[in-house]
Amino acid sequence: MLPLTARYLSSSNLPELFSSNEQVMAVVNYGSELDFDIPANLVSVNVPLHQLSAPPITEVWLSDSDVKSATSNGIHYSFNSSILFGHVVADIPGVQNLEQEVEEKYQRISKFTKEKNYPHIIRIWNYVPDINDEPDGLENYKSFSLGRSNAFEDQNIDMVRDLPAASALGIKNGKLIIYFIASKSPGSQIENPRQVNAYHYPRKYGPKSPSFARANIMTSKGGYINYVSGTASIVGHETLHTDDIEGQLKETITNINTVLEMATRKEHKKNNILSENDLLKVYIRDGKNFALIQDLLEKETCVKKENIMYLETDICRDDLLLEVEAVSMVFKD
Ligand code: 3EB
Repeated sequence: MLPLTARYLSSSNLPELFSSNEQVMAVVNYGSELDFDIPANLVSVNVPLHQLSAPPITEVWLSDSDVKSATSNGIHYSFNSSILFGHVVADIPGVQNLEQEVEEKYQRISKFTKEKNYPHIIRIWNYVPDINDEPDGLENYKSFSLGRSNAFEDQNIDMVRDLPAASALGIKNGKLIIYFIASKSPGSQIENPRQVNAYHYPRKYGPKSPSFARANIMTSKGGYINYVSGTASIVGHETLHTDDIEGQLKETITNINTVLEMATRKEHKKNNILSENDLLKVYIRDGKNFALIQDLLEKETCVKKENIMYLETDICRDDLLLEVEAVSMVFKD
């Protein structure tokens, strides 16, 4: 076992999970809210993005040991002896002052994880309101990136060693939704030699470069879990294959496999390409491309069909048609 593992479950099977002996740390439900009671001792996240495949699945985070949970300063969290799972939502009516809201939330999360003694943010998901809109001439994604960067600078996060893996996608309901995994021990940050490190992107992508690692690995006695950030058809720092779904998907898979290969080289021996038990989340800008993307993904990787979630949403660069994140778990035999 690993201290924390992820699994996709058919949403209708959740009541069964809750009545089992599994120690659930969090459930992340994409789509409309679940219409049954979620136990109070776990973190429940709802991200209102449409799932393109049916039946709907839910992301479930399981602990290998006792879980406790609480709320502090607007952060809902659950934890075991090595990992903390947290969730925070900001209501931003009219998406005003996004940069300040993001900076405040990131400051709060960084201080909180330090106070609780889980000081390493390993993986963070960001759902940013109206991500491609440009109020006052600055795209919301760029304001988000600026706020995050300011907070991380203030908190002295080391760009080379202590950046989390991340995803940043759009959402429509005027909310900023964040959830994260923090750890007592540091992760191992992975970058992709095919891509400029995101924290070195040139200024044309925003006044401050995006602060995230391409992947982050948590190793423990039972094996390791590799959190691969949202990955797209970017080589160097440029988007490739504009208006070409197949080209973008293939480039994205090459990038993910490169990140897995780098992880393998750094300290591990296997799983250097996507394998059947990895979990994928595929963000698709236009739902009408879903069938094509699903078809291609099934040809290009051996990830099991039930381990792939498809969501319709806007993506941070307006020329990106899709983005894919992964959780890759390797158990020691
Ligand atoms: C990219 O590679 C695509 O700003 O947190 C992917 C994952 C992307 C995370 C973020 C952005 C972020 O630049 C966009």
